[in-house]
Amino acid sequence: MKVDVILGLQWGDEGKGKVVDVLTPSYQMVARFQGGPNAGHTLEFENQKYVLRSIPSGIFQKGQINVIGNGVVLNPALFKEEIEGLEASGHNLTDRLYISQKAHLILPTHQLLDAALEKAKGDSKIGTTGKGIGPAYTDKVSRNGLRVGDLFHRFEEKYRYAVERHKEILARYDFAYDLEELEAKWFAGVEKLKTFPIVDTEHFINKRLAEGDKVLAEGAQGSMLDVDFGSYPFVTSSNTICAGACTGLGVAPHKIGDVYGIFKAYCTRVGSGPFPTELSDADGKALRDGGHEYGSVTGRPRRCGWIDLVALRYTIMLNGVTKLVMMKSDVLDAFDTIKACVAYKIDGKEVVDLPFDIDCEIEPVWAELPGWKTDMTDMKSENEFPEEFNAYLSFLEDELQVPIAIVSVGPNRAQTIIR
Ligand code: 2SA
Ligand code: MG
Repeated sequence: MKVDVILGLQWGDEGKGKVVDVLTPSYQMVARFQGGPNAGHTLEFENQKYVLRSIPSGIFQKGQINVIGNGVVLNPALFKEEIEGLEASGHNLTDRLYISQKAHLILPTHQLLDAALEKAKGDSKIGTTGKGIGPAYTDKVSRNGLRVGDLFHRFEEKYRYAVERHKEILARYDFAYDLEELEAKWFAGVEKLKTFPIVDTEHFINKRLAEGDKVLAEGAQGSMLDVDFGSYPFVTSSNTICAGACTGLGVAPHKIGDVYGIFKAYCTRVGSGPFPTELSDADGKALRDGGHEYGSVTGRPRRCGWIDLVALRYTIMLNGVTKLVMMKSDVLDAFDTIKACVAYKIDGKEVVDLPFDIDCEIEPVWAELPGWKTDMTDMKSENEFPEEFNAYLSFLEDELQVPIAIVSVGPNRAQTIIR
């Protein structure tokens, strides 16, 4: 069987967690392939709201196996917190969550380095989540990283060596820190982590696929934050695009099946960096208020704007999206007019392919469509969709050349309409 992939097509927070939860019953396994506790995947059902960081969003549907793949970076302290939070609400995962031996560890000093490097950048800071993501991936690529599998083999020694190296780097910055408290929590987290099955998840996944299981790969962040193709350097440090599922799980490209591209009916971004369709007016505020657009990990207000079809066409191409999923449609319910950016005007020229540099003067070329002015949150089928909403869907499908298979009309699991 195949690995279907769910990923974000914008700058993250598209609603991937909710879609994974909704689709999970059709799969036997759900796997995270990149990112780490910088992710905040929000799920709501039965009057409860959960935010997942490192743990796959498949855990709330019973019976599935969940996997944290080799492409993920894991902080044991936060992992423990997350697990204990879930245990407190009655979700025991010990035999349903498998962790790759090859996943890299985020050390307490990675988190300190993240903060020190951001501080040193001043106004040109990336606006990271402060979880140590960049420094952990830096160590992975520079071949200095520690992996989950290292925990079982002369770990103290390897850990001390890494920490000394990090301390030398930290000494170059004007940055005060207290490592001891962080370390105590981290090592307690390591003990918790060791109670889970730690395996070579690439063998595990491929065996299950050969036996006929269907796997859902869950992306984190969004394609515009991809380290190769995103708005570099204002990106995260992993490959968030579909190809990341191959390297982050150890599955061959021909094993990839459907690619679900998740996007919001508008657009948001958190952190610094270019955002061509950003709105600083009343519409931007209405989107933030209506969509409750605040970071689910850091609580930072998200920047809001209209949908950007230049960026979306680009990320659909990169990912080979076969099915689109439109989230937060209901947030546009009250607008008189809906805008969509169909091209960029740069130096007087219209550009439809995403250019190398979007950190410049860009004037969006807008298409304007009439709003539907109808509360869609209780709708159960596409037969109830207002005419103007159908027109917006057709317009997007025409521009993007991929069918919109699922529409979300609210945060709850039940507010999901399959077309
Ligand atoms: P990092 O921490 O090194 O990955 O930050 C680098 C950039 O990537 C962005 N980034 C995100 N953008 C949106 N959502 C993310 N997850 C959380 C959420 C974020 C939060 O779900 O709300 O709570 O603030 C996420 N993670 C990383 C980040 O903003 C930087 O621009
Ligand atoms: Mg999020």
